[in-house]
Amino acid sequence: MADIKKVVVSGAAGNIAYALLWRIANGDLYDANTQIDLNLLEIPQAAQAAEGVAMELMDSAFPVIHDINIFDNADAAMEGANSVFLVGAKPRGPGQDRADLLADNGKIFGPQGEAINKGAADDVRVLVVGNPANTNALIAQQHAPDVPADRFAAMVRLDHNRALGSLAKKLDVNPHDFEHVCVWGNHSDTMFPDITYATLNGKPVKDLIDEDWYLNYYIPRVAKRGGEIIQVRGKSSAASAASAAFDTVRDWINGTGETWVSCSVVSDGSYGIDEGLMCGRPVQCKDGKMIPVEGLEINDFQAERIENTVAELRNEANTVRELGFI
Ligand code: NAX
Repeated sequence: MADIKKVVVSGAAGNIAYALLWRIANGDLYDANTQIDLNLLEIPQAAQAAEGVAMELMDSAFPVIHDINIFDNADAAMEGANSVFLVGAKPRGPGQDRADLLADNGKIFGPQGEAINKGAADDVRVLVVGNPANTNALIAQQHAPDVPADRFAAMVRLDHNRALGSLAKKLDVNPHDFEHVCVWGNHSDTMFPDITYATLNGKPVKDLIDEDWYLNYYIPRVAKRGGEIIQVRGKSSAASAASAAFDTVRDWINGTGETWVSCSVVSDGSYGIDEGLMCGRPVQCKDGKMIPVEGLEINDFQAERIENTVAELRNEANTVRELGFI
């Protein structure tokens, strides 16, 4: 009998899920011999819309989809879950400050973490996409004390892919010709897209671009790309976010080889990142594990940029600590 894996997607009636579910259903999250039970998690008001999404998935007749179920209750949705994409989140309302936003999201990601702790499969992997993704992931992870901390991650792969795409356009090459590009920190304007170690077909990228472009154009443009997409497209990134979420979990399960990708994982205290923070950094995926790249030399410029984004994560963590979420 074919292996069956349970994949949970929250925010299933939303924009990102509408692209993500079709990538998952296409079959290469696990492998073509693995069947997937899709659990679509929504709030009660959007459960009917999720039902419509499920109908469309059925109408797409994907061979790997074994079953699709709709939930408005996290405990039921997470029962036996192998892969969890936490996409649904409370968006920032008019006039709402960051602490209010973190408080609203703490009420979502705390119970979802508990549900994962109670019911998920032993091999569960959880990727948080819903913003503020890093701190939402920290909250979920802290509510799942029986799940190893390295099974929780927050998405910075969209930023990593944006960093590759922008470099590839500048140098008129394929994004996959680059190695060792990485993004540090928070999924916010403070993130640090870093080309210190990057190579293009073995040559240092730093020798191929001028420093002014890197510092004054590339870094801010990658960091603010989400805003640029909203301005040009009139809506926030959805397909690219879905693609990055899919890339993250597919690589986590299947491996990256020697290539680096970027992901926010629980910090072990290295590189000046406070232990326990959920922070973007270079990782490799091997044997089903996300393995942080260790032992890199960090220069003064990098240290300053990393501290700038870590300071923001530290503040967010302090806010949710004061609110009693962690
Ligand atoms: P949408 O507003 O289209 O969809 C969100 C969906 O989540 C809605 O259907 C809503 O009903 C549902 N939802 C809300 N609370 C829920 C809960 N407690 N349980 C289950 N479902 C719930 O947003 P979309 O464009 O899909 O974006 C989703 C999230 O991704 C947002 O928080 C967004 O800011 C974030 N993003 C994160 C990115 C990243 O790189 N980490 C990039 C893209 C995106 O901005």
